[in-house]
Amino acid sequence: MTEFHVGDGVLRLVQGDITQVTADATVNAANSALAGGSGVDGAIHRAGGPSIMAECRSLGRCPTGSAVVTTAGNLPARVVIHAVAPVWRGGTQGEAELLASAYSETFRLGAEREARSIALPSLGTGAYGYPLEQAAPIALRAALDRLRTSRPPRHITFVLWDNRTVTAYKQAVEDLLATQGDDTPSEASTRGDRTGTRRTQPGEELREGDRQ
Ligand code: AR6
Repeated sequence: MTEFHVGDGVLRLVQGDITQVTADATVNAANSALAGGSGVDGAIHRAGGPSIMAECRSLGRCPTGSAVVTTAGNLPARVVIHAVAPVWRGGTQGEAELLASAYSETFRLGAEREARSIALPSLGTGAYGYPLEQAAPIALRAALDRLRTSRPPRHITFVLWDNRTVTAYKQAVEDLLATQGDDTPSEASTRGDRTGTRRTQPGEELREGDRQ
């Protein structure tokens, strides 16, 4: 696990299966029809049980770049936020904006549901084909921007499936924190607050509130 303290929040990168991670909100990599599918979507419906699909059917659709909330069924979470990433079409069809919007809508809904902790997969980088090295900074910039505000969720955990994804996310977060290479300024960087982020030192005790 890699962990960063950002303001009064925590960003974690872990490798694993998102259905096994306890959080107030679990994020699904869904499609616009909310119809279920492979990858994260398949795992979430399998582990969460049929109540999630029943609520998806009642909601109908979710536009690309947006998200909707359902029950979490049997998952170790209070709610599932179904976020719809864009299908990669070469990068000229507004994919970057749509991916950023899927994350910001997810965090907005998490705050609305008072989710203090949230577990997310790498949206878009599986079946939808978003290039990992381009998707990772978008995901992490959205998370860092959220943590630099005082709004929930304050504990953001990316649950990443394979080594390649873990490596790309670690590299991207190091790059963003080192250079603030955010071309869109975050709230913190516009205030010149570059000291609010620190990495947990080995052996350092976390505050009680940092434990999940
Ligand atoms: N936990 C965490 N990450 C996972 C898991 C898991 N259990 N399973 C796969 N991943 P994807 P997308 C990784 O395809 O690209 C579905 O059919 C995976 O290796 O789940 O947004 C939906 O119904 C990859 O790194 O989501 C949609 O139609 C990342 O999660 C479509 O796929 C995302 O892969 C959405 O495609």
